[in-house]
Amino acid sequence: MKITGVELRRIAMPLVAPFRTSFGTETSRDVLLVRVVTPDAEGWSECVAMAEPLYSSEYVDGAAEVIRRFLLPALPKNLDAGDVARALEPIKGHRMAKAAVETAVLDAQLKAAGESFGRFLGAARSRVPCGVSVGIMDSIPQLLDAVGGYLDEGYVRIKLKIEPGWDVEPVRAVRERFGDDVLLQVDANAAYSLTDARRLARLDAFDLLLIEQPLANDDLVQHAKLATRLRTPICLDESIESAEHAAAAIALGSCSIINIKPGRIGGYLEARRIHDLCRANGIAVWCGGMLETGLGRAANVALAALPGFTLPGDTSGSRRYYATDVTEPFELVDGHLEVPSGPGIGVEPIPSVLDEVTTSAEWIAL
Ligand code: OSB
Ligand code: MG
Repeated sequence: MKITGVELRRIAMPLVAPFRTSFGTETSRDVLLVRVVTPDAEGWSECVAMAEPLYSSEYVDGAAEVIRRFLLPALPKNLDAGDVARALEPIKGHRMAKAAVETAVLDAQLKAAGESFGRFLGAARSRVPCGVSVGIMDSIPQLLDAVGGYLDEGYVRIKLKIEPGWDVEPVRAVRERFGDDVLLQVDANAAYSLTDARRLARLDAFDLLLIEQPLANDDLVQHAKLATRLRTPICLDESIESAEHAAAAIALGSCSIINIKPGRIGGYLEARRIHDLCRANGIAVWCGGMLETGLGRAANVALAALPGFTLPGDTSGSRRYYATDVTEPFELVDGHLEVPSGPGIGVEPIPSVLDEVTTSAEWIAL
């Protein structure tokens, strides 16, 4: 496949409500979209890097810069999506930027071939069960209102963001109000240290599905130590940036569950490798989210349909994030989202919406 050129487009997407985590509060996403143009088809992707380097070292201005200055010039003139990662390998890190490039190339290639993302990746089902990630709130009553609303919408699993000072009490309040049958998990975004093990062990009483990323991203050894002190299974998010990291975490006993976010690990092909590795090792995986628009969501939902994704993902409906999505909205039916079946990611941006939210666009001829 030959690429004619690439458009880097920035869009401003206000969230329906502020989303607070242990690392910061998001009120709007500044999203970088990548459009790959070939003679036969166009491919789209969404870079998940956030405005500031608080979740990981990447940030959206940096991702745009590394794509235009280093990644696009490194692509061969004639390429297959399966060659992209190898071509970009000499450039260290910048996995979210690399994932955006590879995904747009893959979308163009699959659209030209008439094959869906789900089929290409090996999806085993046509719809996926959905969870929702609930931010840190100002008060417990406010949290209970939010969780109640999501349960009414049909979400099959609730994830509560936690941090020191907002952990045992909100979890207890949700259990007391909504009962023991709700699938419930927590995400600390690396806000604790091993000296908090006794506090974290108090969460064991609430029968959580998992605790996500309690400790620092680069501390697999301490996660393994913490795992021996908790009954709640440990799931890693920030720590896993590649299949090699996943293999190390499994070997060390740092986690028994992995949150797979294609952006964090450099793309959907690496995501499938981690899925395969985990499946072979009895490690459950689920599809994480980065507050994606419909463009990123479409591909995530396809990935979440692979057979090893045995836990509900952070693949929520469009309205959980945005009043107006850039694609046709993803809507929950009976707690599930349907896997797009059209060619490539199976969705397109709606031109009028895209124009309205665009803050800049740059064409790079290749
Ligand atoms: O840690 O999973 C996370 C959002 C942004 C950055 C990190 C995380 C999240 C979420 C939201 O939890 C998941 C989603 O619904 O997209
Ligand atoms: Mg997380």
